[in-house]
This record gives sequence, C-alpha cells and structure tokens, in this order.
Amino acid sequence: MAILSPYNRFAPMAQHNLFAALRAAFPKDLDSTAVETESGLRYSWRDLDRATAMVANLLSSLDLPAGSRIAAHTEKSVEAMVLYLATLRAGYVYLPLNTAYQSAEVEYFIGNAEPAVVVCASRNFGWVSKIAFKAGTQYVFTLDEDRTGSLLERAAMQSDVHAVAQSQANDLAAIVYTSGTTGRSKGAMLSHGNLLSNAKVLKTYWGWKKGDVLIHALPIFHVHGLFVGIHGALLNGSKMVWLSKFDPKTVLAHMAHATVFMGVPTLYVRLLAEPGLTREATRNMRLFIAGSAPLLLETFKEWTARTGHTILERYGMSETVMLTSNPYTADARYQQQSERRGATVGFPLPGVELRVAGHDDVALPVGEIGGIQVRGPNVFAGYWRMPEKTAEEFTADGFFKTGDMGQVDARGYVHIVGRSKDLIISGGYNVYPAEIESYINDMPGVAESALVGVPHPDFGEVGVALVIAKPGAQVQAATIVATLKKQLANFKTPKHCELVPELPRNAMGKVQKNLLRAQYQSLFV
Ligand code: MCA
Ligand code: AMP
Repeated sequence: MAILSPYNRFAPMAQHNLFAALRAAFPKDLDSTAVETESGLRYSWRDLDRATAMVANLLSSLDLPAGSRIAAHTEKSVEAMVLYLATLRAGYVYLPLNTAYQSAEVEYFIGNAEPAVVVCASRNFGWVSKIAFKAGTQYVFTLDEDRTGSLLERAAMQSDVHAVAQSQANDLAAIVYTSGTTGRSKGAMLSHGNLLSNAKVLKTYWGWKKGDVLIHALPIFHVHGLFVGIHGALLNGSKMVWLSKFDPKTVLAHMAHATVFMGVPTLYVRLLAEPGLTREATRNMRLFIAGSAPLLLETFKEWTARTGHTILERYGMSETVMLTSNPYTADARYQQQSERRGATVGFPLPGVELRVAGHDDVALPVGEIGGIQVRGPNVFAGYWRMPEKTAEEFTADGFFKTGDMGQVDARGYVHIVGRSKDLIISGGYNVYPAEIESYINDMPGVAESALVGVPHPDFGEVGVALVIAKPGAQVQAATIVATLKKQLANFKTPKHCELVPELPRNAMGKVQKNLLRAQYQSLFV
C-alpha cells in the first residue's frame, strides 16, 4: 500500500498551464490597452481576463471529459482569440481550423479529432453542425466577427471569475493539423510545456521589452499567428494592434505607434510594393520577423535598403513551434554572432538540438547537406491517434525528422536548401500535392495528374497541375480548376492547369517532378 507522505500531502502542485503563465504576465494596470482593432475597438487587460473567464466557465459548465477538444472554424477576431485562451484556461484542447477549409476538409478534421465542442460562423452553422453532430460533437456554438453568436450569448451568463485549470507540462493544449505527404492530414499534439517553453525562449531571444507593441496581421488558424504572435505579445504584457486581415496600407499606417511585426514572406513583398514604406514610416519599429516559408534574398536586401531595418528570419513547424532564429543580438552563452543573414534561418534556439543527418541518422560534417532533425522541449508529443506515423517520424535517439533538407555553415547558421517532403508553401500556407492530385484523379475523364510548385512573385511558390486525360475523354483545364475551387480551400487551387499527353518518368515509373518544376519554373516570373 502506498503511504502518503505528510509533506507531499500539502505541497502545492506545480502549475504548467500556459494560460496561467500568460495571465501572470499581464501588466499591473489592468485597465491599460491590451488589444486595439483596426475599427478602433479597444480591449483592456481586464476585458481579456474577464472574457476568457466567462468563456472558460461556459466550457467548464458543459461537464466535458478531461482532454476534450474544442474546435474553432471562425474568422479572425479578438473573441476568437478569447476562445483559444479560454480553452487553455479551462484545461481543454484547442483545435484551430482555417475558415478556407470546405466541407470535405472540415469533415475529415472533425471526424478525426472528435471534438466535444465546435464553434463556427453562423453562416456555416448548417453544414458544420451536421458534420459535427454526425461525429459525436455535443455542442455547436456560433461566433461571428461582429461579436455576436451563441457562444458569447451563453458566456454572458457566466461568472467573470475563473480559477485557471491545473495542468501538467505534458497535458495537451492544442492539436494542429498538418497535411500528410501521402494519405490524410495528421494532428500534431502540442502540450502546455511545448508551447510555454518556446514562448519563453522567444521572449528573451527576440529581446521583447517594456513598451513593445505588436502588429498582428496573420491568421490565427496556424502556428505563426496563433502561437508565435499571440504568446509573444501576451507573455510580454504587450499591446497588440489586431488586424482581421492583412492589408499593407493598414499595416503601414500603424507602424508609427508599433514596434514589432511578424509576417510570412508574401506580406513583406506586398509591403515593399507600397511607396509609403520608407525609413520614416518604420522609424518607431524595433523588429521585423519573417518565417513560414523561404524569404528571398532580394526581399531581405530590398527591405534593408528601403527601411534601414534588417529582417530577422526564423524557421519553425507545426510539430515543433519555433526551431531556429537569426539573432536579435549576439548571445555569448551560445557563441553566437549578431549578424542577421539573409537566406539563412539563423541558429538553433536555446534548448533546441538540431542536426543535419544522413540516411543513418548520424550528424554530417559542417557544410554537408542532409535531413534536418530536431530534439527539445518544444517538440510535439506525436500525431493524434497515429502511433505508427509518429514512430516513423522520430529517430531511435528521439530526434524528430522535419522533412526539410539543410546544411549548417562554418559559422553555425542553418540554411534550408529544400524539402524531402513533397510540399508546396504558397503565401505561407502548405499545399500537399498528393491531396490535390487525388481530387483531380477522381474527376471524370482524368487518367493521372501531377502537381508541382513553381516560383511566384507574390506567393513565393504556387501549384501548377499537369493532367493526362483518359483516351477519348473531353477534359477542360478550366473545369478542373473550377471543380477544385468548389471542393478545397481556395489557396490550394492550382494557379495554372494544363492537359499534357504524358508525364516524365524515371526507370521505376515514378513521375519526375524535378523535370516538371524545371520546365514550368518561368511561368510566373
Ligand atoms: C490567398 N490566395 C492564395 C493564398 N492566399 N493563393 C495561394 N496561396 C495563398 N497563401 C488566393 C485566394 O485563393 C484567392 O484566389 C485570392 O488569392 C484572394 O484571396 P484572399 O483571401 O483575399 O487573399 P489575401 O487576403 O490577399 O491573402 C494572402 C495572404 C494570406 C495574406 C498572403 O494567404 C495569408 O495570410 N497567408 C499567411 C498564412 C500563414 O499565416 N501561414 C503560417 C503557417 P481566388 O480569387 O482565385 O479564389 S504556420 C507555419 O508555416 C510554421 C509553423 C511557421 O514557421 O510559421
Ligand atoms: P507547417 O507544416 O505549416 O508547420 O510548415 C512548416 C514548414 O514550413 C517547415 O517544415 C519548412 O519547410 C517551412 N518553413 C518554415 N519557416 C521557414 C523558413 N524561414 N524558411 C524556409 N522554410 C520554412
């Protein structure tokens, strides 16, 4: 029989809940501004505290089993962020879904994650609730951009005081779906410990300081806007200028009273197209951070020439949050230099072990190209209900195989040189060729298809579909594109589709996508 020590009996359990850490960083003056929107709405820290308490109390009142998933298919709004924070606060697991996803995509995610609660826009309630109830979801609430919907109506009846749920570092905080190279999407399970450890490292590494103001212009369905942006500002008690959609002119207009901006490369390209982007306009800014896709060296250089600021590029994944970063300042503890170098993603973050490995999972010498593998407190626990897939992606000594190819140079900077996974990153969104090809292949008259990524001046990379028709079939490229638009998230639609008599193949019969990429690489540039 276990004997309970009288000392342990009264020892308080350590609190690892991410929300508790964010809440502890709120400034003393709870009436100061935490969030300001483009339409002039102002939310104080007290508002955030009360609103997250009310939504957390609503979730707690539903008597959901521990570990229940709360899925959100809602447009970006401060209330949508509140839902995320309230889910953490109540100790449940947040499941963000891009609102571009259409019914087949949502059906898969909801069927796979089996959320107890789904929150969606009221205009989508009909089809989303049908999918959700079929999958066993108990509650479907609505939430719209104009602060209406059943979620807020129900939360308004709740107390605005809530004791943050007690969480262990390994308890799940979120599941983020990332598409599979083959087969279906996988839900990356991120714990409170994964997210908080990364947020704390970034707070120091990027020199967050008192008075910082973040321009938040990214969507909150994915890691960049949801975790890197929101945690960064909240853990520093920093105000956010909250933009529901990226618009370069609006971002520029806010730079005079902000200090930090985060964006995918497309956002930088679009800002550079604005004549108003000058040294004067960016005078108050402290830091420009880029990531989610490769930032072209020419964008990096042009930015410095126009603004006098050097973009800090970093690298991350849904499975790991942030992995590497160019330096904000030199850090002697890590023998780092202070130079932010374009076309590199900087150094592994403190606590992250990174190696470039060959097929035997052994680190290669400096300068050699191999697979990037990582280990650290930020690395996820595994894929939701996919133990075999999880096992495949980890090495025997516990490193996660990122699927990115890279090299580490003599100065320690990490360079990403390509991907071993068949993935197109378009404007910061991931497009998995296998998924699009399977939809095209299912269309009448189609024998086979191949989707490849080619350079694009705005989105960095876009998909081009090459399709072979069945003998005698009348297939139109425009019909394929129009059909895909109805079936999949709009950013997945190929930007060009062409019928071809054959596809280049190697001796094994495999389509040689590298040849197709070379053939179509000048299509848009
Ligand atoms: C919109 N369109 C796109 C994309 N976005 N096409 C390809 N790729 C895209 N990313 C198309 C639409 O399908 C539509 O086409 C037309 O452009 C206009 O759509 P709209 O929604 O108005 O576009 P937009 O508002 O101009 O959006 C562009 C955008 C957006 C602002 C660059 O894509 C965006 O916010 N991207 C950021 C994604 C992000 O946050 N990624 C981080 C993932 P049509 O008219 O034909 O229908 S996290 C991550 O990667 C890791 C962890 C990391 O390291 O951060
Ligand atoms: P996601 O699955 O959305 O988390 O996307 C992660 C992938 O985005 C990584 O595996 C990389 O391929 C890519 N990525 C993120 N940041 C960068 C970067 N700075 N440069 C190049 N690729 C990046």
